[in-house]
Amino acid sequence: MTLFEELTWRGLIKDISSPELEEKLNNGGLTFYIGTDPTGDSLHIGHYSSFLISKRLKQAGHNPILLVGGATGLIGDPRPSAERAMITKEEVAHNFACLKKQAEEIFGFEVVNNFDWCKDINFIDFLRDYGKHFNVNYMLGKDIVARRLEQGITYTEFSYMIMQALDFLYLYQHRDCTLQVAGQDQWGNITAGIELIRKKIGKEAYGFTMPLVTKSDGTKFGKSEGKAIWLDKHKTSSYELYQFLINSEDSKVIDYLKTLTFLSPDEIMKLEKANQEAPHLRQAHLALAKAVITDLHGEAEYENAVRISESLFSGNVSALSLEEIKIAFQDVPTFHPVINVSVVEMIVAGGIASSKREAREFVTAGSISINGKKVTDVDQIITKDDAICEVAFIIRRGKKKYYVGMLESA
Ligand code: 485
Repeated sequence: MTLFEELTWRGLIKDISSPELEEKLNNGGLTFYIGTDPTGDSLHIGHYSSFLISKRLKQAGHNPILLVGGATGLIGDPRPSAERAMITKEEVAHNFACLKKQAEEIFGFEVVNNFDWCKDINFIDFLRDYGKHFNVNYMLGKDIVARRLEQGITYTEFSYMIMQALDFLYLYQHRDCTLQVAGQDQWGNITAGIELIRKKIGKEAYGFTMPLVTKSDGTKFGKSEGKAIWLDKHKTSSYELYQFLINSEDSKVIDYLKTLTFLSPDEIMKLEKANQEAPHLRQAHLALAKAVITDLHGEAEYENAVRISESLFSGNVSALSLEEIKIAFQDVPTFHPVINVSVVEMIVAGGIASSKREAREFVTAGSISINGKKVTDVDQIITKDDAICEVAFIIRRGKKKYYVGMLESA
């Protein structure tokens, strides 16, 4: 497969600025860029799927530049839904620092900041040097702007595409960057840059976009119970990422292997077959989780995530460390347990049973376990010796309902 064939096979080509680009991509040697705005202090899995193109093209002999928009982040790329709230300059600067560090760590490529070349452009020069090349009718015809016209768009957001276009021009002139890549929503901004380069310096630049990664109902991939999946492991632990990935929809898991991993087409086709022949083994899901977590956070994090998941699945939680307990049970109700009392009194005090009578029923029915051990004696006294690391009591009621009791000292 040529590079272009492989990108197509992976489902990574949506729009392409000209048919010549196919051969240029296959030949290698292009300098290209992909950008993001510092609207938050971490990238998320959606950014990951797009930014991975930098590694794929690098492997095929192209030169990547990553851009974090310290200037464009102050303006805001118009969303189809509504005007963005302005974020403070301090916040943008903080987010920029976080994203630069993160992008360098994860992708290992140079990160540039458009604030460096935008900060000294004054308003008169902006209008004379750049604004003059943009016909308002052309700008109004761009998809995102057109979708915003009914409810309105400020002059600030309307101007955004000129900023992104001038970045491309700047990188073309100063870094010999002839290609911009992004998700499909960026098509208008990319083509604005290509036009600006053509008009101002008479040169041909290129761009392509990648389809949005979606779930089977067409909505955006990347949220779990309303929470974003972040690339910062302190915001989304490897365990959560593992759970998110192994719970991918069966009908989508092969697509995700293509877009989110570097497994070869052969390996992916094998997994596709395995997924069809023995879906219950979930080999494709497990391979997806392994590849993504290992690429992103390293092997040790992947192994941790597996260990936590297996301990929870088997109920054998007593081997977890305190750190792992905090990660695994972060969404589980936590209370400060009363100890040196009977199990019945403890679970009533912890709100796990509503009365002593109910608590006795739970215990005698065998539905309570503490730190992986079933408790059947209603009079059993619970002490510090029963705790994990002397502080944690993981109480399970029935099959699935978990509570975490943490002594104050934890
Ligand atoms: O010169 C540039 C300046 C800013 C940008 C790109 C080039 C950022 C771009 N306007 C943008 O808003 N990107 C989104 C972001 O930052 O979250 C997303 C895109 C997505 C994909 C991803 O960035 O919506 O399609 O390109 C990397």
